[in-house]
Amino acid sequence: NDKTSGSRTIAATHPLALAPVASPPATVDGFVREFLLNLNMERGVALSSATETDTYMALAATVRDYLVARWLEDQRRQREDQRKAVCYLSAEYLLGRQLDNNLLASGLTEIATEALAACGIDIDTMRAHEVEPGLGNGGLGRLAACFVDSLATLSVPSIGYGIRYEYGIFRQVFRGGEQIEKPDAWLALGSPWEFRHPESAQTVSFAGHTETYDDDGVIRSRWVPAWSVRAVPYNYMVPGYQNGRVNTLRLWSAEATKAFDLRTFNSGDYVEAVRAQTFAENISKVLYPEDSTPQGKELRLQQQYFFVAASIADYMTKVLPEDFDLEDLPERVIFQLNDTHPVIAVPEMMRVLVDERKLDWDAAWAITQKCFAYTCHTLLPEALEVWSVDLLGRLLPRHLEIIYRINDEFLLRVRERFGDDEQRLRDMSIVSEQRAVRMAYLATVAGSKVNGVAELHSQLLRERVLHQFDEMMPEKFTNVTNGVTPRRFMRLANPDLSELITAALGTGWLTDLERLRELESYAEDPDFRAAFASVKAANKRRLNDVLMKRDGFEIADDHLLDVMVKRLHEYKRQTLKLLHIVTLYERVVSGRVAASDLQPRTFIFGAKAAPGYAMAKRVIHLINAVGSVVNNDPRLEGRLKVVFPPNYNVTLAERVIPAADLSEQISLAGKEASGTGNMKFALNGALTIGTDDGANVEIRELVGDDNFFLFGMSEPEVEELWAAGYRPGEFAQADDELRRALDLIGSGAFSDGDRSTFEPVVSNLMYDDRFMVLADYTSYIAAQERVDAAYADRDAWTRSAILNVARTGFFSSDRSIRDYIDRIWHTQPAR
Ligand code: C3B
Repeated sequence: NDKTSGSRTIAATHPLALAPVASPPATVDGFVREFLLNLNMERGVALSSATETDTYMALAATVRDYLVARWLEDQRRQREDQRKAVCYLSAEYLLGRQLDNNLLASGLTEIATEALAACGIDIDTMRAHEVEPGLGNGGLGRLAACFVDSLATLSVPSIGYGIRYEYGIFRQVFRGGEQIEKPDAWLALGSPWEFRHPESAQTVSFAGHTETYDDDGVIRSRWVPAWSVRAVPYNYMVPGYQNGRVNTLRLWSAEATKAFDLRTFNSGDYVEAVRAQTFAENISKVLYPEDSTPQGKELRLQQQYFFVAASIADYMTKVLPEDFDLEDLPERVIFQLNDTHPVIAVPEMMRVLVDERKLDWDAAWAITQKCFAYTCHTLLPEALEVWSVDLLGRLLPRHLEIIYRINDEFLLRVRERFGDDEQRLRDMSIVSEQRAVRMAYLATVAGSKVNGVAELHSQLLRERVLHQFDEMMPEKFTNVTNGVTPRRFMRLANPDLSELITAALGTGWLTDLERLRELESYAEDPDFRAAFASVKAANKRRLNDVLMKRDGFEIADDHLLDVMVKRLHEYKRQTLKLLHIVTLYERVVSGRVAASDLQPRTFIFGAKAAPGYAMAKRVIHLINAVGSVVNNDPRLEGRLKVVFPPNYNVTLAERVIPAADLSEQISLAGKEASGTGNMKFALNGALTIGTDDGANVEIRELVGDDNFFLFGMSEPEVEELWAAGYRPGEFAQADDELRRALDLIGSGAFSDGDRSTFEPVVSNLMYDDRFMVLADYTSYIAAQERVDAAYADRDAWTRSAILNVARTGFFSSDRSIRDYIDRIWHTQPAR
């Protein structure tokens, strides 16, 4: 380019500019040097005076330095090759700690360990120093994190787009057994993993009005917004597992624009100007802590639009080449909508194509329909997001117009196909009679594909939730069963098991998880079983150490470890687990069973409740209350123990799951879309006690009935009982032990004699019981007795546990991503 200055030409041909950076040598010496350089140059301290934060930051920067060259190279190649890419749009990424994962991915774990030791630093203290980015609520956010790991490991050109919440999921503490929420200031010390790019900021606008204008004889619409904010991207490296690939996760942070101060707060008042700043920054301030029950809050819609508008603008103006022919967009990109949270991207894309790029409506719609696909993660009607027309019209007036037009044209097609069936038209309308926009319908109409997250879930989506859409466009519907990354949830979380597997199978299984099948024959080998059992025992001791240090809880070696960790939600039925514990307790204190006849068990709970979900919070209180009674009653002789460490998160999951014997997956059939914890437990050799729900169905099919404790009604049985009229009281009448357990809770036995504290929980079960806890109780208790009997033969149990590991390789998120590629995206791996 002859316009560049002389010095710029020199710089552009400089070896460092051509091959951006060379990674430091992957040796202990090389690592030490880079680490000390970072400590000196980035932190401005000497090793002798460095704090733990300094050394952690310098270590992270060092790991980054090894990854950057590959990252830049992958971006360059993608610009050159222009392969079809995936833009994964997700309001949540529950990443977990980064250091260990990035060391593993870059193959530097041993080198870093030695290098730090040479500097007198124990790498474990560095691991423990990291605050995990909790930018998600639960399963949906963790799935997104597993998916970006697999996308990188499979070298799929892709960008993950999301929000850089300043405060992630709240930190949970217990006071008097009740949940208190504390802000999660994960950025207090800064994050060493992010690259801020203010120069690549996008402007995102809101509110105002729309108008039409004459554009050289064509009448067009345009949006005249009232205010806008700046979306500043922060890039995170997402390294593939030891394949040299590094993808990008781009999270947006909201900042005030200058125009914002001027237009809305133009009093010239200093205090007002600062207020403007705060107002803008609020958008990415905090993650909404509702999981599966959206509240329809305006700020949440602002967040959703904020990140998808910034992402689409980023893709269209920074990632796509300037002269790109938009007709070809579907060959270049697919935007995957992770649930309904990013669905406002559909009208945004239409607005960009029609209003800004001046395509005609039909062409724009044809493109949009091919560029989006939608993943649904729920069946609960209350979890399907709707936005009131009033709110949408106020905040995004142009988008509302576009949604109306999409709906009008869609309903015309429905009419063409099914005639003037007014009921059907009302049922299928994207805009409901309550004047609310049904985002799942919008996504279904707009998307090229709609997928559920487990076989049963996808089937129920087609038969129930989106039945009429399935009738009209069956080709859109498909399934992709969820998966989890074996890098984090096996290799990092369970290093001893990983080593045992590698010793048996050799390397390679971590990226080809079906190879775990080869372990089947090892299940018959007594030596292997003994080794497997001792790994499990060691994991229990490791968990004991963590919990002792963290919360002062002890885990006895000889106890069956029975674990239920997941968000607190009535449909997941933590109360059913509680009724089991209370039943065991009641048997002993009433003298019907001798304590010495109990199989010693430790029950571990981990669960956060949405702060506004009163019943869920009460159940948390009850778990703690039952725990403090059970744990302190000498009549039990220490044979039952309830442990509820606060603030369950990814970091704790990585310790709990490998130690578990029994995995509790006990949702009411037809309510849990998939579950992913269930997969993590099975892959780490826990046996599942579960209903025929979500991915439990597929787990059971794979591991076999002998290695799974099935109980409860099937989904059709649930439907049948509802239809017949469900009266929970009848089930309490029919089962003496159930009644005793409910009475004991109601009597105040766990609340110092106060009957009112847990009365709402008991009467909810007795008179409402939406999730049919009482109906499944008897069957659950019977299944737990089968568990005790099975655990009595420890060697046979271990054999089953090994078979669980051997047969669940299907649940790698690599397989999920391959399914997305085959069934939905049709992308090719990068060069
Ligand atoms: C969850 C579902 O509840 C789980 O069954 C499922 O395994 C995961 O998504 C991942 O697909 N989910 C969630 O965490 N948050 C929502 N808003 C909806 C579903």
